[in-house]
Amino acid sequence: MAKLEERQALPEEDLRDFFREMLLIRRFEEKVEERFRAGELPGFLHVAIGQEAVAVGVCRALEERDVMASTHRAHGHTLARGTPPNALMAELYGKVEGCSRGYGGSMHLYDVERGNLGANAVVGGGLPGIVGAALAFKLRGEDRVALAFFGDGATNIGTFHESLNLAQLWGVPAVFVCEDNHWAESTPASQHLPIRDLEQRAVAYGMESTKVDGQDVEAVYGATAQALEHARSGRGPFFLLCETYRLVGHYVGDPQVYRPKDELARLRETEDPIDKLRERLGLSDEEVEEVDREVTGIVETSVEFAKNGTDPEPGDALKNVYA
Ligand SMILES: Cc1ncc(C[n+]2csc(CCOP(=O)(O)OP(=O)(O)O)c2C)c(N)n1
Ligand SMILES: [Mg+2]
Repeated sequence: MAKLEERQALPEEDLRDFFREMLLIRRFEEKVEERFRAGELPGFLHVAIGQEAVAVGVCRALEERDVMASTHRAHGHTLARGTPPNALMAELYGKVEGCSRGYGGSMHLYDVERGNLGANAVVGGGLPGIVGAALAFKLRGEDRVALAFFGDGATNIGTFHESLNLAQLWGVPAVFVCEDNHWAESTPASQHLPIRDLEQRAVAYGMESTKVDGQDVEAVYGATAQALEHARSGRGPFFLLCETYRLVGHYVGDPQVYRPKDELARLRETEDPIDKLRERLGLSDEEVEEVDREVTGIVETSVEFAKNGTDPEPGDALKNVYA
């Protein structure tokens, strides 16, 4: 396990900006849940309410030239990486104006121009591509890092092990960000992980790693900056374990019968990353309301934009199909 060096606290202005971004993601996902339940959105949706500090802390530490890959729980990562809310909402509505031109939906969000190599419906599906991108950066001598998000459940998948193995063997500039929310669908970590401490996954491959409180955006930002520095300076890949909480069901509509009844209420009380940052910044009710009004307005606008978007032509269904 790598020791985190003492880092200077971030300026308050940056933290206020993180607060705004996290609240935007929260309001966006609440709206998505609402519109899905109203029957307006096709497909299957997973929101990441409770995990906003990981999305914002990690993505804000990335340089513009870096690339990342996401998971099935991708809205926050995508917004934090800079995809406009309008383009994301339009994608969820299946419109041509969407970031994947309406072909993808929630689990296939792409924005290659912004260094987002995509969400992935296949658990662990993003990791091999990230190792490939990192290998390309190394071979071309480019000063870039490739970063993969994935969950605790994904650490049981073959592609996870193949990816860490090759990344370490080749010494590529990759960062592996595990969002440990302690659940894989309805299966608790105690039933899907043979080990308690997920950092041991990295130890198995001789990879440097560290663990961070995923509900503390400042800590996530600092740890990611160090992980990126490690990879960028030619010292090989890095494994970053973020301890976080899914404050909602696995999918929108999940009745969560498998979850202890008091767990959600307790976690919402103690582990909400937005409440934590609000407290850290000492924001007044008026200050929060002002930010809330602004981001809620952005979300409302994105819904209008998406509803007025263009439906794809049925004849275009097979365009961009390669295999
Ligand atoms: C290869 C594969 N196996 C199974 C699934 C079904 N599945 C979708 S999400 C999920 C749980 C993933 O858990 P985790 O990686 O911890 O991510 P989280 O949902 O907690 O964010 C599973 C098993 C899948 N999509 N892909
Ligand atoms: Mg999980």
